[in-house]
Amino acid sequence: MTGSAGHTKDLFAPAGHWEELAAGAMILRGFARDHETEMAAAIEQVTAAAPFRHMQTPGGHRMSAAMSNCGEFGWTTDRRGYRYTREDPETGHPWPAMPDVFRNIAVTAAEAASFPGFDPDACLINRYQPGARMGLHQDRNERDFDAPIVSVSLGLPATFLFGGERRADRSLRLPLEHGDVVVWGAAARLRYHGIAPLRSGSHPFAGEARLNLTLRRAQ
Ligand code: MD3
Ligand code: FE
Repeated sequence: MTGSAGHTKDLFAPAGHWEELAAGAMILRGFARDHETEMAAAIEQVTAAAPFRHMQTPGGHRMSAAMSNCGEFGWTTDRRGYRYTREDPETGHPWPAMPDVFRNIAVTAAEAASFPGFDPDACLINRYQPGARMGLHQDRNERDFDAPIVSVSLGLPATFLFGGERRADRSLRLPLEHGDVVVWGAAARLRYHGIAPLRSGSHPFAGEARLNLTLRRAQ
């Protein structure tokens, strides 16, 4: 099912069109493009206070994507495990506040995808440089899987891997581009997903990088 004047088989998918990728997964192509100046300033402000870092996994590997957070809770990982914390473990300070522009994009996108009343309390910011990737995983550290996750892709394009309910299920490969917003809820919420190694390139918004925001209800 698609919205606006759009159709799945259209040659062009202009900004403002939405499309249901799969049950519970709604893509709003270019939804965040109009807000890129405000978003750039907000990302600068957050990452000045909570700099990007490569976290350690429980298995002792360093994540290839660099991360920061804003909002009441931030997602972290170290040798002890994955969890949400109120403070940035690197600084001991609370995570920076969630900028209004992030919240507004997430709430309006969630509403458009039939999740009224989404109230995110956490925003993870991932930064991928060429070669960085994210292996197939499920997002299970949140308290309530009834709340969706809203993702905002910025900068270089990436190939998103959208798997099934089991790790061994085949993945679909889906390009995600600057300004694309996806709402992942209901039947899509616990599907395996990941990001293929980022291809080199340069983008006016982010230089040689892709940034991804995920807005969540952690607690
Ligand atoms: C599908 N991030 O931070 S965003 C993550 O592009 C993460 O940085 C990727 O996976 C990135 O956990 C993918 C898209 C996304 C986020 C959460 C999901 C897709 C999802 C949760 C359930 C199903
Ligand atoms: Fe994820």
